[in-house]
Amino acid sequence: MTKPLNLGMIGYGFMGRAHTNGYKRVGDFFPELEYRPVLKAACARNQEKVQAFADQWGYESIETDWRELLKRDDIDAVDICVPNNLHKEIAIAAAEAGKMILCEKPLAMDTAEGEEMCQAVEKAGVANTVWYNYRRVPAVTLAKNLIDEGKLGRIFHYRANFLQDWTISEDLPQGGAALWRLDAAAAGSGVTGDLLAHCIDTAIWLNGKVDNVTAMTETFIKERVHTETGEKQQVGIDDACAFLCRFNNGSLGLFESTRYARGHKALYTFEINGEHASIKWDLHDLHRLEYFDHRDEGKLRGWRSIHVTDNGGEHPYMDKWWVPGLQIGYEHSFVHHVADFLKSLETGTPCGPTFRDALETQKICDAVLGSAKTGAWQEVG
Ligand code: SOE
Repeated sequence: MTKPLNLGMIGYGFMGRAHTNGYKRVGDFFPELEYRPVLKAACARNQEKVQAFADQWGYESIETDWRELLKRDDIDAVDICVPNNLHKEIAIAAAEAGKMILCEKPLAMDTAEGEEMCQAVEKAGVANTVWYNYRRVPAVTLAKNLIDEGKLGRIFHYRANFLQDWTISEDLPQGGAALWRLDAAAAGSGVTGDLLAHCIDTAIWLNGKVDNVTAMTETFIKERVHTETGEKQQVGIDDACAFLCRFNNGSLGLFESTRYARGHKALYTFEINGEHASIKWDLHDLHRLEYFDHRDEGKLRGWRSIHVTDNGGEHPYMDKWWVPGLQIGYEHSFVHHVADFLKSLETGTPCGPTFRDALETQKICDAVLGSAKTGAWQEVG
């Protein structure tokens, strides 16, 4: 007998679709799970749009006020897929209403807000997770397993990039449904919270705590028309950010993100160099993990490209999908996240990254933005 997990989705944008796809597919591919998501309600202010979303994706009902959604007894969990400036208020109210919470990244606008959110879910004792989905790309999870097995040995270097090119035009306005990421009042920051936060979440998962950072940011286009006022307003987000850091394990980190790298749409890459071996991963080729092991026999030594599609248990999550050699994609990382969340309800073990885990990423983002202002190294709070 499966148990229903009644979901209320708040928001209907790109992430609303990505998460809903995860809820819909999980039962077919992870049939052993006790819980099954039920798409109970979709919620957003615009009635026509949220109804269209609900009809298309199969939500049973709609709400136009998230407070009404939280009052409903037939909702067990809420998924927060709205701009970052709304996360805190909704999450705290949801926790107080006893709802489980799946919150889109980044957790909050800043560390102070994130701390309040952590306290709320911890006080209420509700299950919670933050959608840093790249952890659950099988090749990235495999990297985690290899590192935890000690295959790399001592780690010396961690470097990551997240490059895009969609904001180069100065005619692009800031604010509003599709462009809230350009509006500091809604997003909190630019590439730091939106893109580097992904790199940081993966990095601290793979390589542990970051102690301190030194950063630079740039806003290339200083003024943009604001969608709400129709007026040109100062741009408050960082268009690009680069930072150096020291990890607690003694390794050095180098991170870069921009929305001004012509030709790159979502080039998230990382490379880790250890004493014995190195690992590389690239979102544009997400089912492959590049691996070099110095301990290989000399004449065979070289980078190998592991096609992460074996289903005999060697490659994380892949036993759930097709046959060896047939790869999966971006959307599956969300299916995996839902599966792990449902599993966590069975086992009582939290589904990472929890709010508390994601707060660590938030602290690093704050230190990065702080250091970019002062020009000095900054400890991670
Ligand atoms: C921005 O373009 C964005 O959609 C991020 O908001 C996502 O988190 C990232 O995964 C892809 O890029």
